[in-house]
Amino acid sequence: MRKVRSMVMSHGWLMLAPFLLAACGGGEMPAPEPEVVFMSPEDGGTYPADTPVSFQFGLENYELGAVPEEVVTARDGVGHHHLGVNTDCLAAGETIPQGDESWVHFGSGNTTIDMQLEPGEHSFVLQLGDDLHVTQAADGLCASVSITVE
Ligand SMILES: [Cu+2]
Repeated sequence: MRKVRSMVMSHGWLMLAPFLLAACGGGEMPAPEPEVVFMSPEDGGTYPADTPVSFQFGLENYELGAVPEEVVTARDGVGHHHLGVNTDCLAAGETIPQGDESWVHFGSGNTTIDMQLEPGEHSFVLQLGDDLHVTQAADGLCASVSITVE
């Protein structure tokens, strides 16, 4: 009887462990670096020209948010994705151009797009911008991939 009880207790502890870890994460530990991630396409990947290429963006340790209707000042720590087409990452503090073919803004907080691409090499950057579309100072808020379409 005693043995059964101690097994139950140890299981209870195991189930509790992730919650304790999560609680510690918000405490005194240094905040993890924010990061933008191309979940697809894969860097160096080859994709068929007869179907659109699916893009999917990830954001870690940073809050993804749609741009509010009226923006006076950008919210701290909230941003949206920008896809740069055949262009480089912008420096921190720059405003990502709008109405420019090189940049697609995902201002509704969306994280996917399908693009029909011509055969050849294509490069993309994924860069986070705040409510005023200004790139953020933290390192790692821009990522790049190159793909081949054939
Ligand atoms: Cu933007």
